[in-house]
Amino acid sequence: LAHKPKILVARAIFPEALVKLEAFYEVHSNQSDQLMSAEALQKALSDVQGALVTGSERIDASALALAKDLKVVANISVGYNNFDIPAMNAAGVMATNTPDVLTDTTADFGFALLMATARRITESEHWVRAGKWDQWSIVNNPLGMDLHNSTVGIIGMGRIGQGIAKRALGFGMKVIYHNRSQLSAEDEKACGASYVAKESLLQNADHVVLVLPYTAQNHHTIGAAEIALMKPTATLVNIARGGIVDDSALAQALQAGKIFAAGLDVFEGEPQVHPELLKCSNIVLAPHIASATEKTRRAMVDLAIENLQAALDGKEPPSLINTEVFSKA
Ligand code: 8YV
Repeated sequence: LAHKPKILVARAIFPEALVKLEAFYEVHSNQSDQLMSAEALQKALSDVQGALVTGSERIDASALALAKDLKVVANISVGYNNFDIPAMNAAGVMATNTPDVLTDTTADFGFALLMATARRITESEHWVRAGKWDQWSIVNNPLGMDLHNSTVGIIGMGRIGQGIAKRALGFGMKVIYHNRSQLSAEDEKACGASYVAKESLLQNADHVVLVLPYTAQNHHTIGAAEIALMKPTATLVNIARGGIVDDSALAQALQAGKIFAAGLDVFEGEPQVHPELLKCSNIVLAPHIASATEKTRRAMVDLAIENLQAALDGKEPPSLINTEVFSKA
């Protein structure tokens, strides 16, 4: 048998996926489930042709410095802010991600977080567990905000944003959105959404949902000034990336009652959570699980493997980000 190409699997994946890979490749795998250090990653990339990473490993010029044979890094994630694309282009390394397979699962979770936040579900559970439920009450129950007949403002109207819009329509909500570019009239119609300026969205939305990619321009898209535009009764949901929201400003706003509540799946510096956020009761916290269902996490791993395999077989990967690297190869 010809020499098997070497690949890196940078973090624990499903055992059956590893078995599948081992049939074709010599696999160097970090199954400890701990994020590899920058040094370990740089060293591991020095003698492999492909790598599977999980959205958190920084792939930049330094990570690629010793990588002489590397052809592809496949992210098991749709967001790829961990990739320095110009550096990967310069090194001739293909970058791939996992779009589509997680759209509905992630939109479902965005909606779940929106509902839990507006209706204070986790706060209510804590209340019950703490033995505070001594009687039913008109006034002394955790009173929430309605979704039906309210306006949801979606910032970032890609596949997942549109998925949330479609779900919101089913709840009788009005949908406004802001995005880098306006959708086609046909796509706007399909999700019943109207394009507005960011300021107008913040002023008019009863619920703001963030689903935009994390780029340098999107750092702190929501900070103190933006929160100040929101209604005091509004909720804010972030299923995009930490860093899009200024967590310190958000914690201050939640504590001062400047907005009603927040639902967060992602955090600046996660898995650390800002200590001031942990002190807020009007918040729903989740450990970056919007794509985490049995079926979808497997589909993400499978798509990442498909991307890696295509690249190593000299074919165009189905979700190639930097197409220029493939056309030059
Ligand atoms: C991933 C995500 O689970 O796809 C994304 O962008 O945030 C999640 O689906 C996470 O990046 C870890 O791979």
